[in-house]
Amino acid sequence: MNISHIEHIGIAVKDLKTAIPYYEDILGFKCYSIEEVADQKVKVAFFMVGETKIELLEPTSEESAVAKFIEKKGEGVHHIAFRVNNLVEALAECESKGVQLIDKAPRKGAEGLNIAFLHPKSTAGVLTELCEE
Ligand code: CMX
Repeated sequence: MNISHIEHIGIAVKDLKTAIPYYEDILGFKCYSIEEVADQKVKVAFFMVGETKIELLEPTSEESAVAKFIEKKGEGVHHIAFRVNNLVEALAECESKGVQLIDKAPRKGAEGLNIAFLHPKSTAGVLTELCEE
């Protein structure tokens, strides 16, 4: 499916204000953007690490998938996102190979990317996001 690189790693946190100083002051990355993704009920903060990003995810509602994740597992790595050239084709390929799609069609995610999630039950336990510019 022609994955070019890891677009970002999503990390669930309770509070961006508490988490951001670790990434900035200890690891030395710069938070270049904070954005609310209303559709997903999260507020996200981005850091560049080479050509990959770290995406911190703070839930904005108790109904957010991220709130549910933190409640069950605590803060930590939530998903991995791969950059693909053609998201529609990549989703069709996944489906034809028996992967369970959470999103059957691309939708808009943070930073204006087209995104779709694959279910962790069919991706060896890792919630996987495919992204297209
Ligand atoms: N990584 C790995 N496994 C996960 C997971 C995650 N992030 N989230 C849930 N699971 C597992 C649970 O542990 C559970 O496993 P068991 O049945 O073995 O206990 C199973 O999936 C079902 O979990 P659940 O808590 O009952 O949650 P739901 O089924 O309601 O939802 C999921 C799980 C993955 C379908 C849902 O979180 C989803 O649709 N995620 C995609 C959207 C999303 O995560 N948005 C937030 C980020 C948005 C962004 O990056 O902009």
